[in-house]
Amino acid sequence: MIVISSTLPDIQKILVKVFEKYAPPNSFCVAQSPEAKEATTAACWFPDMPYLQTLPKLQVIHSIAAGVEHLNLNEVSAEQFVCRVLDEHHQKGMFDYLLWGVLYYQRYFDRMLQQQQQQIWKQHRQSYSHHIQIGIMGLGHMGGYVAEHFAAMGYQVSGWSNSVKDLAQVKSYVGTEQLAEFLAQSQILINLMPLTADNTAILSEALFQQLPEQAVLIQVGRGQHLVEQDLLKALDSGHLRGAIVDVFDEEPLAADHPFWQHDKIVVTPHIASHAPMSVVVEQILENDRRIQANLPLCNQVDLTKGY
Ligand code: OXD
Repeated sequence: MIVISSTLPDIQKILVKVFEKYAPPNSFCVAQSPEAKEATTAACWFPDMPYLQTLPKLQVIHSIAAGVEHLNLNEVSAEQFVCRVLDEHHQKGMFDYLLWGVLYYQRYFDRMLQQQQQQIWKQHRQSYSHHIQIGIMGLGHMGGYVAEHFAAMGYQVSGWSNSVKDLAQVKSYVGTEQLAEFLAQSQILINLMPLTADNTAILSEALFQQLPEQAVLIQVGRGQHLVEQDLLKALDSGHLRGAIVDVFDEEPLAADHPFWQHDKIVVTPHIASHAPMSVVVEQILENDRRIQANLPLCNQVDLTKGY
């Protein structure tokens, strides 16, 4: 039995609808229902963890997405497992979004949109993929996929992560000692890291200063990676050329947030990529079958690493 738990009422409603559509009847229930006492797995997005911990049979806390920071991992009991959804459509969708972002700057669409506002006819020197240095922070399931796909298209790609990665035509930088070298050659910096205590607020003034003049940021990790005021400062000083931001400290973004009106920021509403809901439900059902059959779980999170 799967119990659906989100403290965000709209998301809770959507999750109930998708389970109704893709899961067998009687395989799921909602939080606070009498059936929840039988639940072995919880399907979660910002769940009610204290409530979940009252369910006697619960063994798997399952994120409905790739990220798990919304689960409050420190409230997971030692007997429970945490799993997330990893999926190839999700990877492909992320690559499509990032390719759009890279081309937006590579082919000067940011400048073209501003020129159009002022009816300025000005051509820019065409630049090709092999001219562009892309730096990717986080080379896991998503970052590794994206890095190899950009490299296969002829971009110069490097990545920064906690351990050395062996990815085709991708230069791997590791740990704090190699961060400065990695940043110094990242004209387009893409953040795809999972959020952990170590990298919270890493996208800060000190980091931006180490990027080349006129570098750009594509922020698709988590809002808490970014010090928003520092990004504004780096853009307003002219050091950074622009930023595409898809994830925010507070979502939805407040109506008076300065990012909305900033002419060097493109805001998208946390849509960079999602796994199809049919896949989300299928992976959660599969892990629920596995826990009941005492089989190894898929896409289990290493709680010592937090991803
Ligand atoms: C995820 C997300 O965690 O969509 O997968 O943010």
